[in-house]
Amino acid sequence: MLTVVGLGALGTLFGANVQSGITSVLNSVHAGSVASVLPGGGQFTIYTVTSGYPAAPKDYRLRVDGLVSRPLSLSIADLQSLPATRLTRDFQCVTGWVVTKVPWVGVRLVDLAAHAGAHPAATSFRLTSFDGVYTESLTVEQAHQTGAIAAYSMLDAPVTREHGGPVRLFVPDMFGYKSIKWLSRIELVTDAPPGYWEQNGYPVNAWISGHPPTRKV
Ligand SMILES: Nc1nc2c(c(=O)[nH]1)N[C@H]1C(S)=C(S)[C@@H](COP(=O)(O)O)O[C@H]1N2
Ligand SMILES: [Mo]
Repeated sequence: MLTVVGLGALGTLFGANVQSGITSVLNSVHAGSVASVLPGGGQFTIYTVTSGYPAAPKDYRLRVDGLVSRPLSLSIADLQSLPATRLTRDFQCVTGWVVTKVPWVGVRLVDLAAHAGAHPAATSFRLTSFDGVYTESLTVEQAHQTGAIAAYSMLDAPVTREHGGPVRLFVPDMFGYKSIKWLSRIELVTDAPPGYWEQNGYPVNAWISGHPPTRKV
């Protein structure tokens, strides 16, 4: 019994060391994508994996499609006419920076799915950015657990271009890389393909605490 416990602890320790080694290598790559730091004491670091901040087309639409009975093509006004969810939560990048108590307003992914008539077989959201490169995904279960929103307001103002406006994702309780900027498409699918940073080694399950929250959201 003691031997088994001992080996278990050793395995955990070894695993943790390997994990932190991987994470520190990844973090130097991730930090390399820093485009600028907000002036004036803002604590967000602005990230982009492309050469700049893409501008939304004049006829911007947020598409909600895939395994749905009513595909949606929403203007900002359309999105704002849907029931809004307000959240005030910390925002935490996996590289270590945190911004506390950020106010957000948007529409829950699960509400958009319901509005579009999501098929019961759809178990994941595939998320696309109009920057043409960044992608993310979330399971429908994780969308319920986190209360993730397609946000059009951040810091009590419309989401700025740098922060991924007009619409970005915000995923409470998960690292910032889940919160895809310049969101253009939400697709209901049967699989959750790994996102941009996940293809580069970060965990698909990006829980900050290592596990889903126990509180109800
Ligand atoms: N399209 C896109 N979304 C993105 C990123 C990115 O580079 N491109 N970076 C992610 C990471 S790693 C973090 S921590 C947050 C940072 O949000 P901010 O740029 O508004 O500070 O955006 C996430 N969403
Ligand atoms: Mo990040």
